[in-house]
Amino acid sequence: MKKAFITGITGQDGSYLAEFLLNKGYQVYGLTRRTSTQNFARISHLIHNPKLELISGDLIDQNSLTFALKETQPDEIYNLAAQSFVQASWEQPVLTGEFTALGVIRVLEAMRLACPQAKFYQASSSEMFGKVRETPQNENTPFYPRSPYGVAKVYGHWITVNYRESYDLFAVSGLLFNHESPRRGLEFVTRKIANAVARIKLGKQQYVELGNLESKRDWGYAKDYVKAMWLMLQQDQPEDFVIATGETHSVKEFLSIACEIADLGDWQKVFKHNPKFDRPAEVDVLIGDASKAKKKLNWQPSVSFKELVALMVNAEIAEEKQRKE
Ligand code: NAP
Ligand code: G4F
Repeated sequence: MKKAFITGITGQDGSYLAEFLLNKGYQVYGLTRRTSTQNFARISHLIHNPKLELISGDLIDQNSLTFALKETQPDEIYNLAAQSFVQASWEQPVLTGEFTALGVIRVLEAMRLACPQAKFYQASSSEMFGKVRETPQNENTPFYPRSPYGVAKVYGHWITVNYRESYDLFAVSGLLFNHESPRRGLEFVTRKIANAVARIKLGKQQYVELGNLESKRDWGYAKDYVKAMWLMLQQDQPEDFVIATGETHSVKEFLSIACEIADLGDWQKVFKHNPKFDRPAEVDVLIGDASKAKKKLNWQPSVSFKELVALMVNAEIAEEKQRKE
């Protein structure tokens, strides 16, 4: 039985990855940090699975990471934990650097000392391409991050490459473009729109306040993307991969289709611009070229953009119908 260790198991990707690995028969260990109120909403359905064990620790605490890996001796380590919200990285730039940048080297150091034979996955991001140097972006496109989050992810990416080359570790980095689902945090634009549209349809809210509608993203479905993480660790050689759909759509298109799906009519009737949600520096357009992953991992996305919007809006309508105000 293979053993996997996941940091960030309580997040969107961690929860889907845990499900995926449990279904494959893995013993799964998930790192969770202490909070005064437990934040297990996304994994509550897994918590009694005898093959899942939660281990207390924090990306900021080196000893907790080294101890966890020493105790569990995993075959695969997925480092998904991070301060992952771009907007918050301007409000808490130092904390973002601690978790999202230095957190990576802490996990790598723990692995190097406790279980150097394990395979390591780092959750890198298309935000590293930022003010893009070429279109579409692939594994060789130079980075130009536009936020403290993007800068921190560039550190995480290069330290993973460096540990692979310095210590001969099996350490890879997945350059994942935006991926969404009903488990996305409410602060991210897709879930925020899907939730607002559902609430407007049910008469609980009148409009949605957003920032820049013109920026474009390559949006895929999170369940497809966690499979790609696993595939990267099943290879014989450690290599980095871009994971993306190859299509780009604006925030405005997302809003417009969401309104269509919820039968709200013209999106302009429910939209208000709030400069609070504009960013000090924007990433205008991202579009990924995942041809290497298609060829070497035999990976491809299974959910189209319209299907993704529908899936998210319909999930929010069902959820909001149940929710008491
Ligand atoms: P998410 O939902 O925000 O989850 C982040 C996870 O990190 C949560 O489990 C959180 O735990 C944990 N965490 C944060 N700080 C921590 C710390 N100091 N110690 C231990 N755990 C900590 O993020 P996601 O969307 O699943 O993304 C997973 C990873 O992929 C992140 O590294 C993100 O930056 C990266 N990424 C995401 C996308 C995307 O589109 N989703 C694209 C590219 C890369 P709590 O529950 O305790 O807060
Ligand atoms: O949904 P977002 O906050 O995601 P963003 O900034 O692209 O970052 C996400 O994807 C990255 C991969 O490229 C991950 F690495 C990262 O962890 C995260 O998962 O914003 C998307 C776009 C931005 O251009 C933003 O300016 O939507 C625009 N936007 C417009 N109004 C808004 C809003 N974003 C948010 N969150 N809230 C708004 O009201």
